[in-house]
Amino acid sequence: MIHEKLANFPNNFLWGAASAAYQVEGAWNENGKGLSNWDQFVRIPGKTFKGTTGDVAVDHYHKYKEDVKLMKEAGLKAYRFSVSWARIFPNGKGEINEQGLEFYNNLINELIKNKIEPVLTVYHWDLPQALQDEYSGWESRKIVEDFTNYCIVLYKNFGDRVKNWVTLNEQNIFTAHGYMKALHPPGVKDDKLFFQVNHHANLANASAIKAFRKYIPNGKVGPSFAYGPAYPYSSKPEDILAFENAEEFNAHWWMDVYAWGEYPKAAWNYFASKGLAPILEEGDLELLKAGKPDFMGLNYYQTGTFEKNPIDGVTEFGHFNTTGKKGTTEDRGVPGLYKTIKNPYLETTNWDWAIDPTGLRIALRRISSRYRLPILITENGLGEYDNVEENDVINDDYRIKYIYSHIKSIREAVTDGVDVLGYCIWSFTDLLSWLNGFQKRYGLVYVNQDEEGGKDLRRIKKKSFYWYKELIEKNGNE
Ligand code: BGP
Repeated sequence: MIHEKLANFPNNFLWGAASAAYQVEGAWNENGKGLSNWDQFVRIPGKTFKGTTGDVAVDHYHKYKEDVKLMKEAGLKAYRFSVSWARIFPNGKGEINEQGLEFYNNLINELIKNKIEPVLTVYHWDLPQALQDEYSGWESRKIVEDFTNYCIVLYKNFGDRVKNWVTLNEQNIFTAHGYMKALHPPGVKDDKLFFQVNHHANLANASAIKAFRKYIPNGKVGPSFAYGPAYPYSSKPEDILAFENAEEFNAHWWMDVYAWGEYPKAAWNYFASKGLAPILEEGDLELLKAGKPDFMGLNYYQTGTFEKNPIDGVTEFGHFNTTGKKGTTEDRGVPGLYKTIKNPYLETTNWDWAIDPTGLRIALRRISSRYRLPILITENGLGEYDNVEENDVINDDYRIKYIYSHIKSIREAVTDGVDVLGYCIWSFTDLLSWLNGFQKRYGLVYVNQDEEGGKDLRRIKKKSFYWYKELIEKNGNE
């Protein structure tokens, strides 16, 4: 559809920015915080770019007031952040660390004082290591109870002030990277285990949402899903089928469960025939159905283009670019289902991520028409090198271009009729990119930090900061 006139963004649209505890906070062992799986994983040689850790990250734990002040200056309406589970429960359960609650209470109060709506993510990948050690974390069903209890503590303590909640951040990424590709903790390659772990995460998500209704009946809750819409490489029927497979296996496998409490049929049958489908216990499907979200959180970065992959074709283990050397990503796929191929119509970043604003509109349209849920865009942004010029000037026009084109696409989707609640740029300040160190920067605010550490961590407003501020003033309507 080519609209002659675009609809305006709703007046209560949440113009925001996002972060995650491990990537910004630092203070990894301060004030009673327990160890997380990431605190441990990053210490294994070769796991992260130049061995970077989140020990200090961008020191948001100590600098949160300065950061919130900058958010206010930018005119943010919302700030999405995550809570570190191990800061609240150093052992994952049992005794609560009051100093952990205090930190997030202070952050929430500071945001509210500055008229910024807090959007709280309960789990952005940093699992208390104690639970990994005790029962292998997500591998055990015990996690469902501990996760729910952790959520309830957050609901009880913050639910009076926080109305927008995200349960799991990118379940598809943390389970696949943790258990299929060995890129994230616990660094395992075991397809069968991956499906079981993912099922436990589904149960935990549903259980957390079910409890939410009791504690915060006037709030909104949903998971954040990493959705990269699939495209077919050609109109050859076999490529169309590969693209359908990719949608079914990479998107519906998660979002159908969130929205409907059901696994998609073709994918289920396929995995069951290979002995990989998760073991369901009595009551699981009822629980999944009881955990319907209020919105679908969407983390959108890029689309994927797919073609046929023969039964002896490429696997998931193609090289993954974490160095910023353009063109080093290899095609990946699941033999017999699909393989990725570079889209000849799209430019890419230095980390080989396709730049595709139209893909965001397609993502919004597909989610909206399949699930009929409002959508909160919980992440979108550009990871690139930034250059600090004389007098602390950063001309990140490439980032402005990226964000502007994506916001325009959202407005087109709003005109199409999609109910979009808000847009959180990834990220507000620069932060630690899990596997890519500090050189892959996303922020509107530069942080003087690098892989070696020892820098002064000063905050510098990039050109995109001022640009976003103006855009918010116009409510995105230009
Ligand atoms: C998402 C994560 C974020 C963030 C972002 C950018 O998958 O939810 O935490 O890291 O991707 O990814 P990266 O840092 O790998 O470039």
